[in-house]
Formats: sequence, C-alpha cells, structure tokens
Amino acid sequence: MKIDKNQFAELNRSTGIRHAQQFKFLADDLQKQGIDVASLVDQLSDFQVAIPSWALGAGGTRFGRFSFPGEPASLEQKIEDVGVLHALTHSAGAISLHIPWDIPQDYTAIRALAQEHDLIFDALNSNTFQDQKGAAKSYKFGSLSDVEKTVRDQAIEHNHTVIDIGTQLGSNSLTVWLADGADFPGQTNFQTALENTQDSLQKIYKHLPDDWKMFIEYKPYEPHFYSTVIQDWGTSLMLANACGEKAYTLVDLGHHLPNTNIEQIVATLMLKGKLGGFHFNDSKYGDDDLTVGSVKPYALFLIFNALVYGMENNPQNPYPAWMIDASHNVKDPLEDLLQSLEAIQEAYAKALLVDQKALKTAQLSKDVVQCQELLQAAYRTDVRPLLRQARQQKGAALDPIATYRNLDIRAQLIKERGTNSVATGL
Ligand SMILES: [Mn+2]
Repeated sequence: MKIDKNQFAELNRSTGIRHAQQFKFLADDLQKQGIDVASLVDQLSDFQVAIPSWALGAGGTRFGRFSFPGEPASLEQKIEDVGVLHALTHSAGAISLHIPWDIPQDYTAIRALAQEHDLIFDALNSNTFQDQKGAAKSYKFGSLSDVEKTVRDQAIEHNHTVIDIGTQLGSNSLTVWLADGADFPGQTNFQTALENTQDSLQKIYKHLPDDWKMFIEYKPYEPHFYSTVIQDWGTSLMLANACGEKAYTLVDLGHHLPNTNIEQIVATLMLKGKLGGFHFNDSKYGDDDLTVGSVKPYALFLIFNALVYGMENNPQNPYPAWMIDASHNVKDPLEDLLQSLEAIQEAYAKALLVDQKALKTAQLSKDVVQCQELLQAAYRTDVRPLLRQARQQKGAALDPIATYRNLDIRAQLIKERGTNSVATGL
C-alpha cells in the first residue's frame, strides 16, 4: 500500500486556514525575539528518525503478545508501513532492519521499494539473544561473552553476515545490543565476560567497511536479572574506545535505572565525540518501551537540550543516528509511532528555542533562577504550529493522526493483509 499525497490534500486545505493563523501568531512572536523562524522550520523538516522494522507490529511482554490486525507479515509490508508514516509526517525517512527477521530475498527489489517510499536503510541490528533454527551453538549462556570460543565465533560470524547484508542495502552502520549477562551471583566471572566481549567486538569491528560505524548499546538489566555484560554507558564507551574510531556508544532512553541523568550522559559522550546512536522511547519504571514523551516530556526536552548543544558545539561528534525503539502493546502501532514522531519533533523544536547565549551569560553570572527561566520559557512554548508548518512545506499531513484515521488506513491494511497477519520476528 502506498499513500498518494493528493488523498489528503483536501483535508490539509480545510485545516490549513486555522494553521496559518496559529503559525503567523507564533512566528511573529518568535521573530520579535530575534529567532530565524524559516531556518527553524527547515531544521525540523530535515530531522529524520528511523523506524525499526519490529515496531510495526504490536509489541508484547514475556507473558504474551496480542497481534494487531493488518500488521505487516513481510519485509515488503514493513517498508510500506514506514512509507505511510513518512508520507504523513515527512519525519520517518529511514527504516532499521533486524537480522535474521528481515533478510531480503531480492536486494534490488527491496532497495527499489524503499526508494519508491523515499526511505533509506539506517543501522542494521544483529541478534544473538535468540537461538536461530539450525544453529550449531546455543546462546542460552551468552554469545559474544560466552566462555566457549565456538559460541563466540558463531556470534561474531553472525555480525559479519549482518554487515554484509547492510552493505548490499546501502546502510552504513551496525547496532550491537548484547543481551549477555548472568541470572545468579557467581554464574560468570565478570572480568572474563568483559574480556571475551571486547575481543569479540574487536573481531566484528575488523569486518566493518571504511565508511561504516558500529554502535554499542548498553542496558542495566534484562533479559538477565543479576548482571549484564555491557551494563552502562561507561562500559560501552570503554569498549568503543578499545575497538577504534568507527565504534560509538548508543544511548537508549529506556536502558537506564530510574532517575538516571541521561542529559548528562549525552553531554559527556558528545564532548568525547562518541555518541553514535540514539533510541527514543519513554518509561515509568524501567525499559517499558512506552510512547516517546508520554510520561516524562520535560526530561525528554532536557535531553534534547543537551543533544542540540552537542550538535552545535561538538564537531568531534558525528551526527547521531536517531531511531524509535518503543513498543505499543495495545495501540495501533502506526498511530503510536505517529505520536512518538510528534513528541520527538516537539522536544527538538523546544530545544532549538533555548536562548543558548543568554543561558551561557546566566550560567557565568551564577544566576540560577534565570537559567531555569530560560529553559522553561522554551519548554512552555507551544511549538506545534512550527511542526505543522514543517510538514506543510513538504506536502505531508498537517494533522497526521486525524489524516490516518480519515483515510481509514488500518482498514485498508486489514483488507490487504487480513486480520490474522502476524509481524515476522515478534
Ligand atoms: Mn534500543
């Protein structure tokens, strides 16, 4: 399925009048503050977030998963779903594949399909947290960190294969999230597990083409509940440094213990030029995979403030690879992703509004109250007209969710795919 933008042109026209008034009111006000509104809107239009192929079906918990009718059952259908999101928002211009769930049968056809939907292939994700059919070795007790060399070799070889697949798709990055850890004290030797992991990552790194990056994701717990080999950003950074300049840390918002100061982690990594990837979601308790901005929107804004500062002041840090890594157990996955995209754009727009010069002055003069005032003035601005303007300029939908519902896209997907289609890999 592919949306023709003419399908919602009429809807855009009917909401366009109200939008024009709201945008003019905000733009006038921002211009009076010396803000270049046109370039702000362009920055929002340029901001693209990758959608992972596994987010297009309903998520689940370890207790069960309830499929959503019409979810994509093939790689082609997953690409089409991201195409729908991108057509409506012009902010989801990339797809992130998971191997082995999304191995293309015909690379030329898959590349052409992605191009037809104006999508690129972002980082590929390897999987050594599940046993694959016919695999010689099991990952029950670990993969890259395992005490058995043959297990480690199999996991390294899998990552090499993922890089080779990505090369054929025009991708240029690999994300390694390592599930390895222990469930009980004494089960593993921490130092041996870390040394094995470093050695394995170095072997994966050697296989990277020159223009590729490797992102090392960390997580404090889960699937194992006593320890995780790459548990925090410090461990990830240490491993990235041990691999080389093409290796970076990846921050996933849900992969922190409660109340961790993520914006400070972002600032530190960008100063060191080592923030490579970024996964968006939100959480109440742990790695809850909730819709971005649904629980802690102010925390998201503060994180974006650190990201914007880094992008403007740290040329040593590459432009990060953005991806949504959330789940949606009871929502329509596409509607949930539209909500996440909107929340990301909103936090980004607000962070762009922070008066960095005035903030610096307030910091130097130790005016703590003014520092907070400046941040909150940006946060309290209703930036939604800017987001709509950015979409309008690109022919996307002024109101993506209303348009998605008005066009009855889910009903069309169900008609095409049936009510019982099940997203591969989940
Ligand atoms: Mn993640």
